[in-house]
Amino acid sequence: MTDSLLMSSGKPRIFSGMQPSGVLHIGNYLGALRNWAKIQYDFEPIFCVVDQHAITVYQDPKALRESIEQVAALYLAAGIDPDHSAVFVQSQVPGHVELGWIFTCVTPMGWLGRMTQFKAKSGNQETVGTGLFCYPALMAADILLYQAKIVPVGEDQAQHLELTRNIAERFNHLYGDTFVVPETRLPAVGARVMGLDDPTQKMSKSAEGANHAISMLEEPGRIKKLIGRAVTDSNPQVEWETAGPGVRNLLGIFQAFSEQSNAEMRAEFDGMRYGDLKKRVTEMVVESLSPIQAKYRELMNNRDHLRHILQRSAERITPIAEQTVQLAKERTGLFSG
Ligand code: AQP
Repeated sequence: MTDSLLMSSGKPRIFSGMQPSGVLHIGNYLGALRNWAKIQYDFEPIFCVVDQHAITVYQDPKALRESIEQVAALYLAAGIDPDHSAVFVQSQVPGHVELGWIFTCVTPMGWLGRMTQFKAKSGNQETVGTGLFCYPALMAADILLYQAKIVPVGEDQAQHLELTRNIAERFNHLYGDTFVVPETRLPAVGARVMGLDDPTQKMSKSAEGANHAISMLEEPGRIKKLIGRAVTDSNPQVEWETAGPGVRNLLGIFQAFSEQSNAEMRAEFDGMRYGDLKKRVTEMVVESLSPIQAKYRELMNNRDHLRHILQRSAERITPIAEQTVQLAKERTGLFSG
């Protein structure tokens, strides 16, 4: 890697993003977003709304446009500081698709075919676009474009991150040392929040069940209903050691929000009836989301300011992206002027 690509602050660079494929849910928050906000000042952070990933499955254009700004506003409302962290939209920076194409060419189809997310998502589609298959190559480009050292994500993205590492290593092997090989950073708790209606499936923005996810914008009354209907089991009360997946998920959500230790959790919940457990989880979720929702509303009521933040960040990071694309073009022998 050339020195000029190293970050100016001397801190390691981190990159992460979310798809505007629906309203963010508490899994997105606990698995990734909250962690981003916590660690941002220890790094040189870049957070992206990855809209080009979202269109790997059909999105209603009007809804997508709205969702992009919603996701950006939720980043900021959850504590991402735009004066420190870059917050922008993937399609604002052409380097993502330019490098994405180069990586599509160096990525064997067999690697992409093994991705469990592709298998899961393609199973639900009538027609599967090629982009859904190539998605991980574009994701590798998102990260490697900025030579990020660390990528904070939830557990479901660990396989894609491993592939990113493989793509970086393959490119470096074929064309010479060019890309930093990034590390995955999972949160200590909340790395995998499960669906309330089916605790064997991870909570997902695009899942269809009405009782599946708690969106970050959900109203208190609806949160109460959703948690009230969450799948548990036939036991009458919490048994920490032997709790089934539904109860473990509710305990996990509470623990992730409250950041209590296992000992504190056991002391509070062992022997508690499920009705009371659900009440405590509801209170915790409502209390934690309410300041974020208030900040979100403020941001969405001032779209010009929000767009200005996105534009300013995109301008700040575009030179880094251009420099990497130029280097990748030179290394691969493409015409680079
Ligand atoms: N259930 C989850 N628990 C913990 N973390 C999660 N993440 C997603 N679901 C959970 C993390 O949130 C970030 C969002 O990544 P994404 O938007 O690119 O897509 P995703 O991982 O596919 O998330 P969704 O919510 O399931 O969206 P759809 O339905 O559109 O595919 C990542 O860091 C992810 O690990």
